[in-house]
Amino acid sequence: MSDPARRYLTTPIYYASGEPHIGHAYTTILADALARFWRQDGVDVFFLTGTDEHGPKMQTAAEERGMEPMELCDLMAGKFQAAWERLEISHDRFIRTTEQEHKDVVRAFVTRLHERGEIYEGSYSGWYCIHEERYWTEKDLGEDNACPDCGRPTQHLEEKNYFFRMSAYQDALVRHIEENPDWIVPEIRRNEILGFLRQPLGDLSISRPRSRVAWGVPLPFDEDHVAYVWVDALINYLTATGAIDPSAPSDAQGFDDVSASRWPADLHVIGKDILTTHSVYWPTLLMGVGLPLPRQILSHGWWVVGDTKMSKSLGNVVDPLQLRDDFGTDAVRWYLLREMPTGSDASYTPERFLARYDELANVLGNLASRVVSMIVKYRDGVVPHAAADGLDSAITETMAAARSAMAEYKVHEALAAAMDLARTANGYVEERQPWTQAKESPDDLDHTLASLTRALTALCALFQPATPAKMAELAPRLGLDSVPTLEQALALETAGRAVSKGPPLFPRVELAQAE
Ligand code: ME8
Repeated sequence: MSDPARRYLTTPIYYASGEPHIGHAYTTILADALARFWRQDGVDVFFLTGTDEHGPKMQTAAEERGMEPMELCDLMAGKFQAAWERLEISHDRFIRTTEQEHKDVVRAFVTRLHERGEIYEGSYSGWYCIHEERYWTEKDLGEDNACPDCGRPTQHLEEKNYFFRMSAYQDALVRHIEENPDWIVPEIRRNEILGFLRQPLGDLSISRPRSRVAWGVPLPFDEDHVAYVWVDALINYLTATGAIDPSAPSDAQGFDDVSASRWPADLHVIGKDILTTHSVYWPTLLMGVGLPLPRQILSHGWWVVGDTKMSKSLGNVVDPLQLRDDFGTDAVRWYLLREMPTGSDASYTPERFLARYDELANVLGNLASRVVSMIVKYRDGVVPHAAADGLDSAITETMAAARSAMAEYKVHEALAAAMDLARTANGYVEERQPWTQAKESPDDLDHTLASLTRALTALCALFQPATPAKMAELAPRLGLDSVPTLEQALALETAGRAVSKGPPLFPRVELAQAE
């Protein structure tokens, strides 16, 4: 059973061979929004991200740059860390697969598989795509033996590999997916995997000869071979929990009892491109060593640019850090979270980015600035003593809608509900006409201003998972020490709070900037 007070959440560990782009940023921001939302509810969250640093792709990328692989790893891991800092990612650990601790856990893991008779020696003959780090059979290939996923040339390989008896776990895996309908969400991805598992599942090649791939973790039972980069990478989720102690004798390393650790993960957030590795390779490998499976896998959709796939060769890769420099961190986070329905694909265009930005500026930013200005102008900056219940039903309905959307990972819906509350509050201003009340009915004005303060307090909590930096700016302007939780936002007294004006939360920008 999952402990509702503790949750372990992961993103993929990104290849350290390329720069962070909006696809990586999306996954990481999505996971971050969940982490922040759960923490608001008092959940003890452990949020992991990191970089995937071994394998032929890294080796080749380093050679192309005239660098040692480790030099390139350090450089790129640094770039990912800096990117996440600038995008306000609140991860608890950044793992790198070149860390000694991880390499030791990989070796302990494959040793355990080996000792349990799960590994045999075989030979592999087929086609390999370095970019996707995966094998293809001849019938999958495109023209000129191109990789069917990325279109790059594949190479023919014939070599000795070690294989994991993955096929033995096919029935157990299908049963697990059928008995746990929410194990893979959304349903379309679950069906995709069940469809894939209707074909016989093969065994998994888990090693590469060191003569061809030097940059990897050597297998303890044959040092001439390194672990297949996907096996190495998936194990990161386990390493980060500290559940396995590779220095202990083999029967006391923790594989038999993980109850004192964070394992199993509560949620792996991934893109739809790496669904098979996470929902077939990873769970069967875990079955192979006798460890419990992750509790859930959330597989989101794909960002394209206009109607084209993002790619370096097309030169259309959207740089989240450039957007961030032009519009601010929270504008990027808001756009990515609000624009993509979790699970579906979405298209980046400068026009949509600006439209979403305008929503932040004109609806939320405008509400915050007019409410604070009116309290300053009419009540010397102090929220009056009055009932604050003018927008109560809208607030409680929004909180309930946001909660249930977040429980299904529909972050876009939770945020849409929050923005609707800001719209409702702006409508309330128009309806109540505080500028007329100021002259004609001061008691009504007190009620209006108190109610609007309460709505803004709720909005501060509701927007915090998406726009944490701006909400941290808004909170003190509303006379609060810090951003409240949803519950606090409802319970907090509004009367007597000293508000203060500040620069626009979301200053106006021009279309040219977004282009
Ligand atoms: O696959 N739209 O790393 P990776 C949405 N190292 N998400 C995207 C995206 C796009 N256009 N492009 C990338 C790897 N992503 C392995 C993972 S995990 C044990 C090892 C996101 O650098 C999305 O989350 O290719 C996708 O799954 C991930 O980046 C792939 O990152």
